[in-house]
Amino acid sequence: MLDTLIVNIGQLLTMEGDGPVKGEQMKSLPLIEHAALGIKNGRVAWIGSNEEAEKMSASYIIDAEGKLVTPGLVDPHTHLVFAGSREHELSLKQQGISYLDILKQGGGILSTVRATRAASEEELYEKARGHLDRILSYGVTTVEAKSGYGLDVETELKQLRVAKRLNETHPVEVVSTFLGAHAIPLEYQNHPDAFLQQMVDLMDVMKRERLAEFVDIFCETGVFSVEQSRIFLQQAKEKGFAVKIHADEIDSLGGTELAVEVGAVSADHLVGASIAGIHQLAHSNTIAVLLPGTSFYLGKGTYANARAMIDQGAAVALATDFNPGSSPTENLQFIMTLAALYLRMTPEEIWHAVTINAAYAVNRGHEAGRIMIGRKADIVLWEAPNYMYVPYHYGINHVRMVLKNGKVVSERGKGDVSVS
Ligand code: IZC
Ligand code: ZN
Repeated sequence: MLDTLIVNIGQLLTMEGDGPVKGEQMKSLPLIEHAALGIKNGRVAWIGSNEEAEKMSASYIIDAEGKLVTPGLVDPHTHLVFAGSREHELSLKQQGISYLDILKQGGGILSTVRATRAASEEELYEKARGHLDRILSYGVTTVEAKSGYGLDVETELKQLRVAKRLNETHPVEVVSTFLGAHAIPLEYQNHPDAFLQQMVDLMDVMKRERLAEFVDIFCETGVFSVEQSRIFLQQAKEKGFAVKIHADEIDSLGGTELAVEVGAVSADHLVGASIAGIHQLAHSNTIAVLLPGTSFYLGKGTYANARAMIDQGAAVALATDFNPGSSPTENLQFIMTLAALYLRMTPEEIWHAVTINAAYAVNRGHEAGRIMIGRKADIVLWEAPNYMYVPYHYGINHVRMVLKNGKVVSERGKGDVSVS
């Protein structure tokens, strides 16, 4: 006897397969029509046709009403834990002041650093929990969360403790990344290497207290160079961390090549990635995490070359980059629309990019991003009639119900999500 049986599924995107999905393979979508799905002990226990489901018994039956059912989405790049907001930067941008100029003048990331240092751990937790509720409501069951708004020992630890507590108390799984190398704090402006050394020393505490799984760095003009990033990420690897990199987001510095060189699990942004960098990426195990919401919001009209990446064989994932400056949105479905329009990705490629490839970008490919027997039942029931409909009808939320580990954790029209 099953715990839960979902019947009358119009399209079930199982994403069944093995490993990350690369290049050409992203064009075909593993799906079953007129399907049903059984859950037991929080895991997928049975998959069959809607007719076969009549023979099955379960304590709880959900009618999908002929609509779409998919794996829970994975958002593999967010800056979830922060204080304050930066709406004033929108008008600065309209006046032609760039993102990097705002940062150079002590605003941008550094203004969020001031607010985050001043906030209590409880305030940070409550705010991030609200954002995480909204992330879940859009169908995301696993999210990556970066620190990087402390840039000092105390506040970086505070942010990561909040992420850990969210992982323990909220239905969404939160994968933590230490981004102490997000910007140079004002007190270290003339001593960036001393600052990086302090962040390297802090990694030992992160490891001991299991506060982060990944280490990341913002490799960008006026922030950290390729050379500084190489040394920093190598030190992180020596201390046992998996690494990520904010690579070629605004200027083309060679962060994409560096990601491949250091064996990063993911290289993120890649708007300015060189032809050579894309070629190397396509022949590596590094996942390309693209963030078209950031390109959209920076408003310069330049987007990552997703077509070249996929055509050459890379595994591409998509993320919101949710943060208070360059991408203030929790809506991964809107990112799917941007990927269709501006990255020229097909709906089939987009679904791989927000499920299994996104799961691999946070080292969760073995347990998230696919609906297969024995896997955790992280599942979204959609109001949408088919998978193409979600990126098409844009700017709204198409989710009807979200299950995490087999339990309903978010449901349209039933008030707030439960916090277990
Ligand atoms: O707060 O501006 N790009 N870091 C690198 C960000 C965007 C987040 C921010
Ligand atoms: Zn970022």
